Amino acid sequence: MAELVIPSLPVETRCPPFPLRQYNGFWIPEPILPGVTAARARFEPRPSDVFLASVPKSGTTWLKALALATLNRAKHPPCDPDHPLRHRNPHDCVEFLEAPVAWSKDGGGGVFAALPSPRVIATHLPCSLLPGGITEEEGSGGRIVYICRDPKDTLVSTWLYIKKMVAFAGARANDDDGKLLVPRPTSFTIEEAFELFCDGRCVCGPQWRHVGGYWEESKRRPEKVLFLRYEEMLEDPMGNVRKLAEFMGCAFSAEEEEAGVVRHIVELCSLDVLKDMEVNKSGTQGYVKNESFFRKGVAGDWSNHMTPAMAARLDKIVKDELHGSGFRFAVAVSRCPPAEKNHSTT
Ligand code: PAP
Repeated sequence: MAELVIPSLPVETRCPPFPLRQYNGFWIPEPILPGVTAARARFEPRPSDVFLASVPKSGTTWLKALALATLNRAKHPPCDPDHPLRHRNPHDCVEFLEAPVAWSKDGGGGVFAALPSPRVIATHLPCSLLPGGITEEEGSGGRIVYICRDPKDTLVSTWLYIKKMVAFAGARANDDDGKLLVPRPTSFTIEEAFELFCDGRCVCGPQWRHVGGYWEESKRRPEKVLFLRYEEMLEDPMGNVRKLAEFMGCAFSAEEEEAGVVRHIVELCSLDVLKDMEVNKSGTQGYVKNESFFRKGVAGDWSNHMTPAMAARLDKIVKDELHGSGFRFAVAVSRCPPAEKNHSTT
């Protein structure tokens, strides 16, 4: 593989807190590019691997928790008071494939080589940037679970998260890693975030191209790629957890159904329960507090932050870009509650 010369790639510095570099048609945060190349060069997939893929702010944290709780339910029943999810944030339980830190720990297969099978590994990388062995027809590959979300809600969730992240990371701007931060903006308005998003300039964006890539892959290899929608999971979490379990090769038995295991997993992984855990109220993930991963968790919150004209413009871009693919985002069935007075941003 040709060596990647990062400074030669197009750069976008208006999307805090990291510079984005355009690589193979996607805007990738500069600090993770070494992890991307390491993963593509050295990652060795196993047939039993489960990859959880998403654009950031599409339901990744939830999917990590659900997949982990489902796959490990024999060892860690969801009602176990010592369940890993009661002591660790889902992001501490399931590592990102492209996290440079995961590759810096040894010279071989990163932290992943030491994980027992079946491994659960997350990624925000587009399908076209995954290590070849995962997507090749003949690859030893593993399975991919993809989750997508209405781009308008993804945008709003991203914007609010970035604001929290910038406020928190700003205090660390003089650390060793500080050089990787773009200048701390005095403000980052929804209008600015919207223009960048519409131009595809967001983490691993364009969002619709990311979604479209996995959609195509799920059509090409349905037995290897499960395609989920955040809004449908909100509507029917138990049905989707059953689907997830079946896809991962660990369908629930009649006895488990009888014992309410599916319901217990859904409850353990619910926004309210995870949000209330001490580790998620107090811990951090480097540049961000754990609490920032849990906000409203609803469909349609965009309407509290975007104008109808903005929504119509983004919907049209996405519709045009995905025209002919047969793909449609889910429509929110239940109305999102209005934000509190004063145009709440939380
Ligand atoms: P990440 O990509 O940075 O990990 P991700 O988990 O994909 O973020 O997205 C966070 C969104 O998922 C938040 O949405 P919101 O800002 O619109 O509220 C967050 O609230 C929501 N979320 C997190 N955990 C859950 C959960 N257990 N159930 C439902 N939604 C959740």
